This record gives sequence, structure tokens and C-alpha cells, in this order.
Amino acid sequence: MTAAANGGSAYRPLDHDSLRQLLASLDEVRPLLGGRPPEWRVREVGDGNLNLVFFVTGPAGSVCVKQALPYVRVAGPSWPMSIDRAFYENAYYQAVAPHVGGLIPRIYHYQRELCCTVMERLSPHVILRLGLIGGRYFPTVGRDIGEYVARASFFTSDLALPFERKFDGLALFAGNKPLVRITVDLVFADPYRASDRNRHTTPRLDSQVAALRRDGPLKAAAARWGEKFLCEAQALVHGDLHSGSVMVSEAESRVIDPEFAFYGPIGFDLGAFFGNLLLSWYSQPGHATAEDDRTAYRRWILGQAGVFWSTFRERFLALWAANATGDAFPASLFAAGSDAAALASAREAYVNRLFSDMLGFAACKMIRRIVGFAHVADFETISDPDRRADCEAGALAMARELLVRPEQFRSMEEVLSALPQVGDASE
Ligand code: SR1
Ligand code: MG
Repeated sequence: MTAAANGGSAYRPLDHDSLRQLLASLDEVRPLLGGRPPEWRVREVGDGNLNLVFFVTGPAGSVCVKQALPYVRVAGPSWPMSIDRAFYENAYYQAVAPHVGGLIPRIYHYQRELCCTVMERLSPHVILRLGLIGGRYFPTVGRDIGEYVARASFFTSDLALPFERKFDGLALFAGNKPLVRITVDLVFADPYRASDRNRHTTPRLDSQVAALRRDGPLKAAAARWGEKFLCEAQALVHGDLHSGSVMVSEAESRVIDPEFAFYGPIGFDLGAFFGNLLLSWYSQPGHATAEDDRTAYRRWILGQAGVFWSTFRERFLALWAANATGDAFPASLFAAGSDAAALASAREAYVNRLFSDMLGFAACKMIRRIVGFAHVADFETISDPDRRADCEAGALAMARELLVRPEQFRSMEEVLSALPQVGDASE
């Protein structure tokens, strides 16, 4: 039994009627919907890999309900999956809520036996990934997510916490093993070996994928990042912070879906977001039309990637300067004015390591979305397979550079200037 074990017997997947009944029993939710339960319109809208997601609308408003299924939704019951992930998602939201303000949805109710969460229905927000495919502009997203990762990771790290509290968090989230297992297999192992779960755009990418699975230096680099993922319990991380886990409007952004949460490297969250921006950038030629070749849009994506990193860096350092309350780098060691330079340089070194970590994890995330089990709509919605393969091949080549020649990339400028110029044959 884990700390999260839900007892099991009361669990059942929700349907429209049982969901209405559940919501009708919740004093905090009924007024949000208004009217009477038979008037509430229920729609199942989940399009992710794992869960059921419902929108429920009444005369007064609507809510979103997410329920964990006892299997991987996209695979079906042949791939069982722990429903305790809803517990960890809720525990993560609780842990970061005091620090991230309005950057997560409001949680109205968590129902432990049913493994479901009733939360704010975000509107007019859309999933960032879909917005990027549509070529839409979200002016605050890079800044918002940079701020989010800085706050959520700093305040759960040893830089801010006494180790006893950090150890409590470690012990709690250590139970989220089945979700960490997914990442260990699907991100750091399967893409580099034969697995029935893998697929790629065939036959166009056959030779590139075969080469990748014979590429010793690439596999060793990916394995080193896999080891870091398991070994470096730096902070409580979201664990799956791709562009499908961010909802955006033109005015703001919210982070959703933290069911993969665990204590891991901060760079894993940074890399998930950054890597998915790069995937979007590589996919853009596949979404070009006669009216919009997406050149300007690609520039905007890279601009957001830059803002994301610079906001994270600046905010993380500022939080550290103002809240050095943890057992790592204790403030009492650096109390004298003469210690300031050494401390500043240690802090710079810390964030520089996070930059390298972001790039390594981003590369692993890019590769798994092209040759592994779970692909991304950025590429999957490009219907011409030749066009799709061209976009994917470019992303794979860049990911390989990031993994095998990391010394080339000490700054965001160096990363962005390594991207093929628009119009390049190598693009
Ligand atoms: C079996 S779940 C596949 C993927 O979906 C989630 O979004 C995670 O990224 C996971 O690896
Ligand atoms: Mg998810």
C-alpha cells in the first residue's frame, strides 16, 4: 500500500449519470453550475493519453472533471495503470499552490476513492500545443511558464526548504512509481531500442531511426540523462510539462496535468517545455498555407523560447536572493560582505547547470515524440507523410546535436543560431 492507496472498492469510471450524482453531492460545486442536475450538460472531452476529462455545464457556469482510468487510455485495458496518479496530481497542486498563484487552475474538489478532481473550466483558454499548430499568438506564455517553473521548483528545493520538509516530500512522491516508470521506459529507453510500442513515419525515417538505434554516443548521452532523471532529486517537478500541459489565452497561461510529479531534476521540466517549443518550430513548415508560410510565426516561437529561459533564470536567481531559507547554501555561511562574490558565482554556476540540463532533457523529449510510443499532434496532424518526415528529420538531427555535442551550446543564442535558417535546404 502506498500513501495514496485509495482502497479500490469504491472506484468506478464515471459516466454522465454518476458524474451528475457526484457533483450534485458537492456543496462547493452545485452553486457553480446552478439549476438542477438534470439540466447539467455533460461532455467527455479527453484527448490525452491517460484520463477521462469531462466538461459539465449548468445555467450558472461550468466545471472540468478529470478522472484517472485504471489503464492507459490510448492503449486500452491491455496496459493497466495505477489510478493513484490522481492522488499525486492533487498532492502536487497542493504543494505548489502557495507559490504559483494563478498559474494553475482552481481546484474545487478532489475525490480520493473515485480518483477524480473537479476544477475550474478554463475559458477561453486552449491547449498550447493546439494553439501553436493553429499559428496563434499567446504573448505571455514564455514569461508565464518561466515564472511558473522558477517558483514551483525553487520553493520545493533544498535552497528554500529545511531538509526535513524536503524529505517528507521525497517520501510522499516516491509512491508515484508507475508514472515514473512510464517516463523511464518511454523517454529514456524504448526510443533507443526495438520495442513493440515504438513507431515512426515509415518508410521515410526508417534509415534515420535504424541509425539512431546503432548510435553508441547518442545512446550513452541519452542514458546519462536518464540516470540524472532518476538520481537528482533537486525539487518537486511537474514531470510532464510539455505544450499539452499548458493552457493559454491571449492574456494568461495555466499549467495543468501534473500527474507525473516527483522529486527530480529541475531541468526536466525546463527541457520538456523548451523541447516542445522546438518540436513546434520544426513542425511549422507542415502547417504552412498559401496565405501564411509561418516564417514570422517561427520567429515568434523562438522569441518565446528565449523569454522562457531568461524569465526562469532571472526569477530563480531573484527568489534565491530573497528566500535562502533552506539547508543547501545556507545563508549563514555567506553573511559577510566579502562572501558575496563567491555566493553570486556559485548561484551563476547553478543556473548554468540548469541550462545544460534543460537542453539535454529537451533533446530526449524531442526524440521520444518522433520515434517512441507517444507522438505529438504538432507532427501527427501533418497529413502528407513526406512533409511530416522532413519536419521530424530536422528535429531529430537537432536533438542529436544537443545530446552528442553539448559543448556547442552555452547560451540560448548559440542554440537558436544552430537551428537551420528558414529556407535552408538542410531545414
Ligand atoms: C503512456 S502515457 C504516454 C505519455 O503521455 C503523457 O503525456 C506522458 O508524456 C507519457 O510519457
Ligand atoms: Mg498529461
